[in-house]
Amino acid sequence: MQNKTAFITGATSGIGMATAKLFAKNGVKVILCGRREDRLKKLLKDLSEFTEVYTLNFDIRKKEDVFMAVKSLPEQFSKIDILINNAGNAHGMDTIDEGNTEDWDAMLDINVKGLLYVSKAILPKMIEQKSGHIINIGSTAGKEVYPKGNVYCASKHAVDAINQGMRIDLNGKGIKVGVINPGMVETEFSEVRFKGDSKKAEKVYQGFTPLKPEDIADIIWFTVTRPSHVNIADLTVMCLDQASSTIVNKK
Ligand code: NDP
Ligand code: 8X3
Repeated sequence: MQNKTAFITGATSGIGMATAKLFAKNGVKVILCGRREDRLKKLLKDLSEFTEVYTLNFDIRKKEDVFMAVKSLPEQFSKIDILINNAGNAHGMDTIDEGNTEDWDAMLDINVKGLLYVSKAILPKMIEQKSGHIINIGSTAGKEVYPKGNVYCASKHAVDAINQGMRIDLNGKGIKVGVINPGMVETEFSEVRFKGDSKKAEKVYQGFTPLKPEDIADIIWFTVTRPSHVNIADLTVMCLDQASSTIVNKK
């Protein structure tokens, strides 16, 4: 994996940050993206000890900013081998009649359209170089729908469909495409979903042992280190105590 470059969206927290750290420690050059500049600066400082790091500060909802950010990459970071489409969140958790339309916009604009913009900005070079690996971070919410999950689940079902579509359309171009669908992972995810209500967020992960972001980073690492003819197309992972979105063995 030496001399490979990974572009990771949502690297400022949770799964993206754990993946950035693991990749960097294994000598992969990393391009780290997110909106929180302070966290990007800290990652740049901490991970430069292991590898070359470049940070890009942009909101993936803003189409022009996405294309400008990718275009601004210096020569030594311009050949992207791995794209991890990870940035995303749930916003709110309400029944469909009570849902907030701004939350709906955020989830569809970030989780779906943002992922598409980043992919479109990076794909031409991957096609030209006839190699690349795109890992889309989906969710168990992209495989089933749970009460009050409506639009978040829709956004992750869209990621599942886009992942399949990408694999079909890029077949024969030397580009691997796969989705990783985690169940419940303890990150800032629930804090964002519940708009900073940390008590409510903590409760989500109480009474059982959820996945840690490092567990998903390990799986992403496994995925990118398979032989060149092996593509992990679709992988779902839950903690031992989770059987489905609604069945969790809580003490
Ligand atoms: P976190 O909230 O910890 O991380 C979310 C990341 O996405 C942050 O780095 C954030 O960076 C970035 N992000 C959010 N909105 C934007 C935006 N508009 N523009 C750019 N970056 C953005 O959550 P997770 O690590 O848990 O989530 C990562 C992915 O994993 C998401 O796609 C999520 O749907 C998925 N997932 C999470 C699960 C869980 O239980 N935690 C389970 C299954 C899937 P910043 O705020 O700095 O921009
Ligand atoms: C995050 C997992 O169960 O909160 O995608 O939807 S869940």
